[in-house]
Amino acid sequence: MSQPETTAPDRTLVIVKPDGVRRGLTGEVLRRVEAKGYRVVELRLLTARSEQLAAHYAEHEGKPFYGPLVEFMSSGPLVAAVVEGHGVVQGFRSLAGATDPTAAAPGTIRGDLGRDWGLKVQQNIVHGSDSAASAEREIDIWFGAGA
Ligand code: IDP
Ligand code: MG
Repeated sequence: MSQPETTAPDRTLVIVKPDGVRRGLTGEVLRRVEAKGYRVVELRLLTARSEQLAAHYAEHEGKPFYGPLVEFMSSGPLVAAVVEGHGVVQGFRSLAGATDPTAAAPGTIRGDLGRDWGLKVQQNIVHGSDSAASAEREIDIWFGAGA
């Protein structure tokens, strides 16, 4: 039996957070994703419901920035995307840069486009899933039957 030429591509969940949408950076983020060679396979502009944010950020519940994070993520529309490509989970994290936009390297989305605004939560333009399992869980939150 012949082998397939390649394995199936990976998927990740990318969010342009409300600061990115407000600042008109949605196109710039998607441009970088596409310029890297990844494919946007699903795209939605929406205002997050509180249940979606509670599920998405369950791992951070109880941390000092949790309340401000949920409030920030509800502060305006966000853009959610499913992005596909081999190695895309790690690859998009690399494009995004470090969580803290002050420390994020120049050349990354957060390093080039983000900064510290002196707020309780870091407004850092984008979210990217941190593992294949997180990606599947998060894609279901934003694009699944209950989304
Ligand atoms: P990540 O987005 O790089 O995966 P996480 O640790 O999952 O980072 O944190 C989720 C989000 O919470 C971050 O993107 C950032 O907006 C915010 N955040 C994380 N750590 C801190 C902190 O120490 N102070 C303020 N905000 C934080
Ligand atoms: Mg995270």
